[in-house]
Amino acid sequence: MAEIFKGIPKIEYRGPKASEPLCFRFYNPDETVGGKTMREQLRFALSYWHTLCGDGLDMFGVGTVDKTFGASGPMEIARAKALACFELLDKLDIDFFCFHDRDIAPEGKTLAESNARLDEMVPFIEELMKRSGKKLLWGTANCFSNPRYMNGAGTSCSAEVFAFAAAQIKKAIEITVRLGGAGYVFWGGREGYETLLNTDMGLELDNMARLMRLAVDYGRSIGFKGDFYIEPKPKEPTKHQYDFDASTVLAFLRKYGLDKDFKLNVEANHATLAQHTFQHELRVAAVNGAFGSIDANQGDLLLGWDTDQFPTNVYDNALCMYEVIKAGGFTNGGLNFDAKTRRASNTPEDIFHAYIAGMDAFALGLRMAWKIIEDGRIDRFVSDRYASFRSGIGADIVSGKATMEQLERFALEQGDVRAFVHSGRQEYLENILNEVMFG
Ligand code: XUL
Ligand code: CO
Repeated sequence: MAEIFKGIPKIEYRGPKASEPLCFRFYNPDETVGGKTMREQLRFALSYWHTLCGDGLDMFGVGTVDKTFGASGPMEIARAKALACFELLDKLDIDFFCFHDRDIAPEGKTLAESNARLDEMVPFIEELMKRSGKKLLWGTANCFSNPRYMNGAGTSCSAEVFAFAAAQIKKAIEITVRLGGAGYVFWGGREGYETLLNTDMGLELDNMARLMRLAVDYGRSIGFKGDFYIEPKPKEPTKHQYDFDASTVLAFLRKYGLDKDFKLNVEANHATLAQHTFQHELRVAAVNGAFGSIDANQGDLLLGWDTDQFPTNVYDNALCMYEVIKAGGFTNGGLNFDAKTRRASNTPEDIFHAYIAGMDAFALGLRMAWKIIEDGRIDRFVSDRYASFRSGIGADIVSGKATMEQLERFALEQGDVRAFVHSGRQEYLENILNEVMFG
């Protein structure tokens, strides 16, 4: 197979003092951290759309990067993208990838033609997977780019569009199953509204749930054993997306009896767009038993949109991995880099710098998260802070034994309870965090 990324070697771990730019300084895949190898803990995945398709196009100008990889004609380009993908997975030592149906095979003029193109590409990718041992973390359907979806897909005002989306999702689930995908994602791009003046919100939400129920039942009927995920995002492309944040999504899933069927795919930049920290969204998912997978990236705090930058903020990554470890680690999920190089970083080499940046920063995050857990002071502080719920009246509250009368009696006997109100010690804990991370 002809090399596409010529002159770029396999990226290897060289340690923090290494001087060459193209190597890992902190990601040492086979080193054990927290009882598992870093490879197992982090389960990195490459995003097909940003890496093989995104060409730097923005609202003010055309693409700055050529992603045809020397090929011409839609299907030849699609094959070249697949070859480029597997060369990147190999050279970057990434085990997984994620795709939308339209990333791997360009949409045809009709649904039948689009499906035929997928049927041509899927065996090609399957063969590359077999040869390399690389795996599919999750698949999804792009039900937001084509103009037919301008009013949404599952939440479209046209039943015809709903049916088209269902057909597209059916096929996307089939190819995910065929390629052994560990997950299938619903991300509600355009599943929302621009104005309530033209929107039947109740029907749109009911329909979205109907589509998800149909998809889950179909997936299970054809043998899909992986996880279904829903990926919250508050806005963009629509003004208001129904999958606003983790809490909103959980309420939706419960209302429609879908909570046993879906976990969450939490994305960092979507969390900050919803005015939450990434850690908050992960914690909400975890305490509700719905933590599934992660789209790793970061936004720019000074910009109000989804910039999808590679995640280089080590604090955020450390607190993210702290949440992941506390939630029991990944099972079917992983860390998908839903991230793109900046428009002006337009050479093939920039893709490598970008992934190295994200992987090394997450490796640092993992190392630090494990140190925080081993150090134990923060966990101990939290445990001690709630100690009153482990005995006496607190234990009765937790077990459900306490009645309003009993609580009143207790409060009357107690008198002033201010003596039981202690400092939250935030700055003390922030000092510990820095000491453990950098000491
Ligand atoms: C868009 C986004 C998507 C989903 C998959 O903001 O995150 O790429 O991850 O459709
Ligand atoms: Co995403």
